[in-house]
Amino acid sequence: SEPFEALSVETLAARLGATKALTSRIGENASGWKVREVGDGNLNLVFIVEGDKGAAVVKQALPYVRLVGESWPLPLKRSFFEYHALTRQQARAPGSVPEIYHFDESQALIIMEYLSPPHVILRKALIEGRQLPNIATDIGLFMARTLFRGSDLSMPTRERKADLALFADNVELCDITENLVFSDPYFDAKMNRHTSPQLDALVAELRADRDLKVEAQRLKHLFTANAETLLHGDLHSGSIMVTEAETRMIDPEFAFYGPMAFDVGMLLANFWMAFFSQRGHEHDGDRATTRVYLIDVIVETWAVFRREFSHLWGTERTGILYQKSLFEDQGDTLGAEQALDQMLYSIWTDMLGFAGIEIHRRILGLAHNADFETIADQDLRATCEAKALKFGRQIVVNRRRIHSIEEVNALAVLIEKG
Ligand code: SR1
Ligand code: MG
Repeated sequence: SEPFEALSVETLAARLGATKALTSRIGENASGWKVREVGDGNLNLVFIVEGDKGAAVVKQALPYVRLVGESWPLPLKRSFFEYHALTRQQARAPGSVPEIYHFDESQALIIMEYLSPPHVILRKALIEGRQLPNIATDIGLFMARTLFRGSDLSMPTRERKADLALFADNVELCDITENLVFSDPYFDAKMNRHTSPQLDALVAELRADRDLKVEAQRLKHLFTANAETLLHGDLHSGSIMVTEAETRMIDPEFAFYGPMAFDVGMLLANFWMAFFSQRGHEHDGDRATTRVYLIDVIVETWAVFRREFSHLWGTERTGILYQKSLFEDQGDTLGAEQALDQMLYSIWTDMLGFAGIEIHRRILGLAHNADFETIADQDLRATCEAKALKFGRQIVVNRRRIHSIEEVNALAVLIEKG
């Protein structure tokens, strides 16, 4: 295979002009292709290539972290994990990810469906105060289906163990999460940044909070050791593309076998951050209805997730766990129900923990999100961030004492009102 070489707007047509999977979709006249680099994430190159018959996306990993530069090397194999995660997600939740046309391992590139306008990144839509009608259902279903069907509840054990081994090598991307998400926010780590000086006192308070740090480490342990299912691994609102009618999950390069609650917690954290940041975007109109919308989305996403997970539990529990011969076949319908309740309860408590940690790292760590970053008035931004940080602390530390999504949202509304 060819040695790796990063693509550029100038070289892409010449290098991929003979790739059948691409020419068959966008046209063979490569010299007429229009190529744009549109990557706005932290890690990779993303090109949109338009030909006379259509368009496609070419995503290529770089051997370093794009956000930081060559001083932070990162293996190209993340592209391999992204490709394999996408194929599994497509099988487990059909229609929820872009269609994959081609994967080139040595060039770390994936050619896939171009989600053309009006598709936008969900985070951008939420910052603009848009109310997408289908996201709760689509994302709730995606999470339940991928998390259930990637676990021992459903997969043949030999297949799951082989898959666990395959994804176990995604060490470097797990390492990013282990450090950036679970540890860095809670001490004076080199790459941290926060809105200063407005948040300095609160940041010091959080870093001195023993209960919080013990929980953060407990959650980190769950993340590292509880290889329950194949996770997306980075399911935030920047990893989702939407239109009014459609929702697609993208970018699963952080995929690995971890705790079910991680994807759910990261996702809901990003909805809560969207909620806390709305006041910072009121220059273009009142956001009270957007806040209500976001609260409804959070309630509905969790409800859809629970409902679909429970449905799959009843209809597709074909793995080695809680076999029907132990319960239903003996006329015991309550046994399986009790086990399901227990499982949903542990996903719930861990989800709250992961959500709180995700909120903290997006405000205190290296990788911030645009919800807060685009608030130009630094005092206003810090006020929104401080409320989110306090909320995050509450749901991490009190996660075993909070019993409903309504209770969590009531807390969010109370803190947001200030
Ligand atoms: C150095 S990578 C920073 C963040 O970007 C990715 O999207 C992940 O969220 C990661 O934590
Ligand atoms: Mg990403």
